[in-house]
This record gives sequence, structure tokens and C-alpha cells, in this order.
Amino acid sequence: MTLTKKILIALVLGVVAGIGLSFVPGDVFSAIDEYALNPIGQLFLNLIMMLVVPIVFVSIVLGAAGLGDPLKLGKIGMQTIAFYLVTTAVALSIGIGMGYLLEPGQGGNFPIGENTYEEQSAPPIMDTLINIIPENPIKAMSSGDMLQIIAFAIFIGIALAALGDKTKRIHQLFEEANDILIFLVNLVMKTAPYGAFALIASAIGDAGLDALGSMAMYMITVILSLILHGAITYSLAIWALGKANPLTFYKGFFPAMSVGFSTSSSSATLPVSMKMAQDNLGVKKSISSFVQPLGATINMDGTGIMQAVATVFISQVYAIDLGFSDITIIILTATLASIGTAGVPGVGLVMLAMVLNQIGLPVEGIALIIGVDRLLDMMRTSLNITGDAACAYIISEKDKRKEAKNTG
Ligand code: DAS
Repeated sequence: MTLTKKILIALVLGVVAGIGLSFVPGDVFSAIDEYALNPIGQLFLNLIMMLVVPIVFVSIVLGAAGLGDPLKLGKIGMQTIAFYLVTTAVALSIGIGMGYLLEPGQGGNFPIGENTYEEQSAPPIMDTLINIIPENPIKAMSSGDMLQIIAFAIFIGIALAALGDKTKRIHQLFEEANDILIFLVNLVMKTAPYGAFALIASAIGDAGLDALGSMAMYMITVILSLILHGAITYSLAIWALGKANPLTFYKGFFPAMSVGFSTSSSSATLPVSMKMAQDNLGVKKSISSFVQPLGATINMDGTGIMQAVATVFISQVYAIDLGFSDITIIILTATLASIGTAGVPGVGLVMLAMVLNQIGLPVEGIALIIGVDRLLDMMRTSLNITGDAACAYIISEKDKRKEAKNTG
């Protein structure tokens, strides 16, 4: 039985158990929660948190190194990175906007797990931007200051790219470390059914049917945001920048989108994504084989949308108002974090833990979304690869027009 099926069964059983537990006497529920559900749920969350710092550091070093030497990136490289960063920031903004518009976590205000939110006065935005550069990268890693870890990793990656063969052994070391971490993500995700069951049963047992309503609203908000971004942002970009018909694009790329949906992995879908872009959309091989693999590593708009909605949702569930600087940090952290997020199932959840950590929201808030995350992972992976292909299609169409003009 596939992991997806196991998680979906865990979701159903967790909901049923949670509804049942919401009717037992409070002290009985507390005992079950304290000695069974909470330990299993917390163990799963700790396993996720354990991977956050190493995965962010290693994958962003490789993501940045993969961009190649900034001085040699060339026009296609700069256009690609600009497109990816802008569309990811737009995706996050759509996610945050929809989170505030639909308010999926409203009426929540039920503490999940022991920790409730300690009010932290967010630093002025300028301080946040200056403090991105760590005085002590090791301290940043031990304290889990993700923006500083990301910044340090980008510097290391740029150095690896610029030094090329001189540092190829170190580069290889990072590649192997990344393989180890992806193996560990897959291993941790194998425990997801148990973690999902315990976290959902605990959350619903504690909060009753409210929690169920919040979970459904959260899913609807993410799905609507994914559709909006795909239908508007990419279509507008294809029409305005690529001077092409968005319907032609979606018709030609749809087979790859369905593979991305079923695998929940951008990396696993890459061969199909590139084939569809080249065979069905006429994207030049040279452009497709640079833009799409790069996108599978550094561009994950669907994941960004989930992180933005989830962060707003969890702040609402805990009845916490996020300030302007918090929202800026969410966009900054999630955009930069997407540079390295590997295209494997469930990695978006690991990165979400990082975003929550960065703005001081309780990671326990993941309890309400873990159960539906796998379903949403399928959809957001489909959007992740679509953004990569849209970028390749636009650049290829522009390149063809320029060639036609030169030969014309
Ligand atoms: N499954 C990831 C991907 O392959 C996305 C995610 O986990 O959010 O793109």
C-alpha cells in the first residue's frame, strides 16, 4: 500500500477517533492524550524539526551553487532566476491574501499541544533585513535562525560555483549530504501516518468538530490559491511575456501535471516535465534542460502557497495577529527557502516547520494540517512543475521570436 493511501487512512481514522474522543470525559481524554497521542505526535514533529536546519543549509548551498557563477549566468540564467523569485513572491502573496480573505482558522483559538504562543514583539523590518547576515553562522544554526542560515548557505553556494573544480570535492560532499537528508525525509515520511493519526485525533478530540471545519477551510483556501496562481499568474506571464496562448501551454503540459500530481515529487517528474515541454510545447532542449531542472530545485510556488496559507491559518487558530514585519519575514523566509527545497514528497511540511519557527509560531500548529498535507502535496507539486515549464516556455518563445527577427 502506498504512503499516500496510508496517510489518507490515518486521516480518516484520526478524524473518527478525534470525534469519538471529543465525547469522552475530559480527564479520560487528557490521560489518553498525555500518554498516547501527544508523545506520538510530538515525536513525529521532532523528527521533522530535526531535519530542518541540515536540509535548509545543504539544499540551499546546492541550489545556489547550481545557479552557476553569477557572473557567468548569462541572460537566460538571469531571466530564469528573476521569473522564479518574482512568481514565488506573487504565490506567497496570493496565499497570504487568501488566508486573510477566507480566514480558515477563524474561531479557532484552541491550544494544540502544551505550548501556546508567547507574544513576541517583532523587530523593526530594517533590523530583520540587516540581521539576515549572521555574525556567527554556527550560532545561527544552533539557534535555528533560518534567515541567517539561508543567507550563509547562499554565500557558500556562490563560492562553490565561482571556485568550480577547485572545490569539486566539497561540492560532492554536499551532494552526498543532500542524498542522506532526502533519504531521511523519506524515512521520516514513513512515520507520517502514525504522526498524522495521533496529531489529528488529539486536535479534534481537544477542539471537537470546530477543528474539522478549520481543516476543511484550510484545504479549500490552499486549493483556491493554487488554482488562482496557475490560472492568473502563469497565464498572464505566458500571454504578456511569451506572447503565447496559455491554453496551448496547459493542453501541452497537462500530462506532466498529472504525473506530478500522482508522484508528489518534482524531481521524479522532471524527465516527463522536460519531455512534455520539448515535444508538446516546442521548448528548445538547451533552454528546457537548464530552466526546468533548476526550477525543480529552486522554484516551488505551490509549496510557497501552502506555507503562506498554513502560517496565516495557524496564527488564526492560535488567535495571533501577525504584523507587517511578520508577513515580510514569511515571504522572505519561504521565498529564500524555496531556493533549496528538494522536490521530494513531504519536504514542504519540513520547510513549513522552518517558517513557523522563524516567526515564533508554535510548530504544534502543524497538527491540524498534517492529515490533509499529502493530498495538498499532490496538488502543489503539480503547480511547482508547471511554474518551471511556464518559465521555459516563455523564454523559448521569446528566443524564437528574436531568431525570426534576426533571420527575417
Ligand atoms: N513534494 C514537493 C515537490 O516535489 C513539494 C512539497 O513537498 O511541498 O515539489
